[in-house]
Amino acid sequence: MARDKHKRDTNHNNLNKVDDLEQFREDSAGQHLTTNQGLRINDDQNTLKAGARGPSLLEDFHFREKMTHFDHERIPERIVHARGAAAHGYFQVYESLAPYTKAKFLQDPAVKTPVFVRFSTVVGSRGATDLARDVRGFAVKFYTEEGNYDLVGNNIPVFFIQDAVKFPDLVHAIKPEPHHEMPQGASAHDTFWDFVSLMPESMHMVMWVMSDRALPRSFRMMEGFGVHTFRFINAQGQAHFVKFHWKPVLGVHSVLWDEAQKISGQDSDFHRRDLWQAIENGDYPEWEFGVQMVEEKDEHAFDFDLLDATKIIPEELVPVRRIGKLTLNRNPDNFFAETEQVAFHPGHIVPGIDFTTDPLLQGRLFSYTDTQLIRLGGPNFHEIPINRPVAPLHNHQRDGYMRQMINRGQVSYEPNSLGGGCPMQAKAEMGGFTSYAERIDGHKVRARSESFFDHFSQAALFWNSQSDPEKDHMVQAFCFELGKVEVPDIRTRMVGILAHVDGTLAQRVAQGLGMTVPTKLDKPLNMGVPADADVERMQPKPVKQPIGHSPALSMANTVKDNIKTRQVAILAADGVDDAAVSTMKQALAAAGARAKIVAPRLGSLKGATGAEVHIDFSLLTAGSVLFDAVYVPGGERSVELLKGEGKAFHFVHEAYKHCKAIAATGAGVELLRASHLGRKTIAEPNAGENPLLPDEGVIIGGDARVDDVAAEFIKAIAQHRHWSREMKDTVPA
Ligand code: HDE
Repeated sequence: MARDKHKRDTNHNNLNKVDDLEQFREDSAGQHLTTNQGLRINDDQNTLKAGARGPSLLEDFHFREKMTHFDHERIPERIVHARGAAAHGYFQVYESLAPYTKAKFLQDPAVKTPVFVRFSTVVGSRGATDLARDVRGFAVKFYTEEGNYDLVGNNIPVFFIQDAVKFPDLVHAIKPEPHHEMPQGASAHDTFWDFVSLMPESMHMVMWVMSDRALPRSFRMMEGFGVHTFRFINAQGQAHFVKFHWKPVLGVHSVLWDEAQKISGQDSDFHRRDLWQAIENGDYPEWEFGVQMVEEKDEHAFDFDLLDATKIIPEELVPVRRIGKLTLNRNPDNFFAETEQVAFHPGHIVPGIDFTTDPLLQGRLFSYTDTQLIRLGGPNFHEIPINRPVAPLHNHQRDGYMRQMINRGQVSYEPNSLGGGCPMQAKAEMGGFTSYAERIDGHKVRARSESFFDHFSQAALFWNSQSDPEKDHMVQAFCFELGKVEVPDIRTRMVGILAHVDGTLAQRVAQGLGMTVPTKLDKPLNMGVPADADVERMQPKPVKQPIGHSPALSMANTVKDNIKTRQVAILAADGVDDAAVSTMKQALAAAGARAKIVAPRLGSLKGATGAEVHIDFSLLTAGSVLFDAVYVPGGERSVELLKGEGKAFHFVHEAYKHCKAIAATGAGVELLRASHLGRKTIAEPNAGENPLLPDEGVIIGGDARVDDVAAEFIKAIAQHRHWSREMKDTVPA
């Protein structure tokens, strides 16, 4: 299927991957059932038998074809990042980046480059929960006119290890333990902490994974990072080091660990569903593309090594320049065909972008093709529709399993005269890729550069940059994870290592684990050293503090100016003040949020004015953890009915405990008053008739106009969470 033209959409001159896929889409509406050979099937209910009660016959080609295909439906899941969700969209650059890169998709603001983006968890298998404490994959395939460019990143800007040779060890350590295959999709077990406690280079990433960054509220509300330092190359051949960033327009937001665990039970597809529904609703997720650029001459200007994937370039040292926008606007038609079969590879590159010698990146350049060969079954995986470039493809590669392309002619070699020398090499000015001629001068050694030996400075920078609630969550995360470790020595060792990051952090974790911080470790700090190494020399360098604090690292400083796409629960029963419900719904919808009625049962409610109110969820089918905020409208009968439901109290308690915005109007206030939260936390026990006192993020509307309450409520939801309430641990939920 040689295609000589770029795939462009009909109305604009933009490349179009979605239309390119059209030729492969199948729609059975109004069609007859057939075999794979196109033969119409008359009976799909019974196998062919020798007599109605007799044995089945080998001749039954339909049964055999159907069953054989079924038996072969599964392919191996990805070794890592097995569970994912993806969407189509486009990327547009804000202004030409020609001074830095000649990559065509970064030149013209009028051009929309099609993309397919897959988000994933790393550790869990395909059926695992979305809400595991884990890194998230953020893999973007740009279908550019110069071929596919894959930016295969994560939502955490650093990695656990510095050299690719340790990747199988890391993954074996974090995956379920091999003797009993437990736990699923979790790092809270002995082998993971055994490994990282012996590999101090992992400490920076461990800090991120123990933070709420590892529990995103939504794929749409997380950052993405290319992690490695890459190179931009301009038309004059000049290079700049570059780090890639994705900044979510809705801000970076997370859930709490308690919520994550509950969401895993109530809707383990929470992130997948959220992405799908946002796109179906027309709330297209958006990220700005950012770059940090460093001149070649400044390669050694930092006190960390740009080639070390366990380091960030703090944004305060090199600002992130926002250069374009990514928009996701279409869900896949078929999960397997698109999301499962998409094959990313950091080596899918275009002119204008190049690699560095980061030893982690270098190893990845081998691994990704290799893994597709086993996962997708052969060398023609680039012909699977979702993987095909929209740019034309011509070469002398031939044959192999499942080959689709029908190459014409006699010639499949180069050089040739019989084919007129075609297909021929392209000069750089014709778009031919040339590698950046980096000067390399060295001995052939298995070694790690000494510039990679500082493992704690940036771990400390991360810790020091967090707000108090974020620090509390990290301490709790360490206590949870290490609390699940069964071998005490591993715990001790890990707490000892934490002391090298920050003394207070180590103290607090030790206290939570009921132990003391060890003064000396029984093994050298760094066990990840070669057999003949000078172990002393290979020990991590002490902490340096070039900048003590990086505000960009804290989610407390993220965008908090809107409530777009937030989900708000309205707790209601028969007799609800339906006028208040519709006023609140309208106000929330106008601000871009989505309100859902949650009632004791499904069906519809009779409002106080006799109007029918459609119920979206029953208290059985949706808990508060699936929402960002809760509104309790008035209507005396409704509130009396809710007061008879333990689940309604639980709903409010839990939303309170998770620091979400809560509003009540009219008799709805009575539900709060009657709840535990009303008596013990936001009310003063001795204040006469148990009045409700204002509390951060709790809006006691009473008789105020619902419009006014809505305005306050919207401001409170935009804050995402009201952490000052968090320490009120007396709330049972
Ligand atoms: Fe990957 N990684 N990785 N990785 N990775 C894979 O490729 C690997 C690393 C990332 O949605 C695999 O197709 C090695 C860093 C994402 O399909 C495999 C090393 C970063 C995805 C592989 C790393 C990533 C993968 C498994 C260390 C962030 C999912 C299935 C040298 C920059 C892509 C597959 C998707 C997937 C190897 C480290 C991101 C085995 C050897 C660092 C987002 O090839």
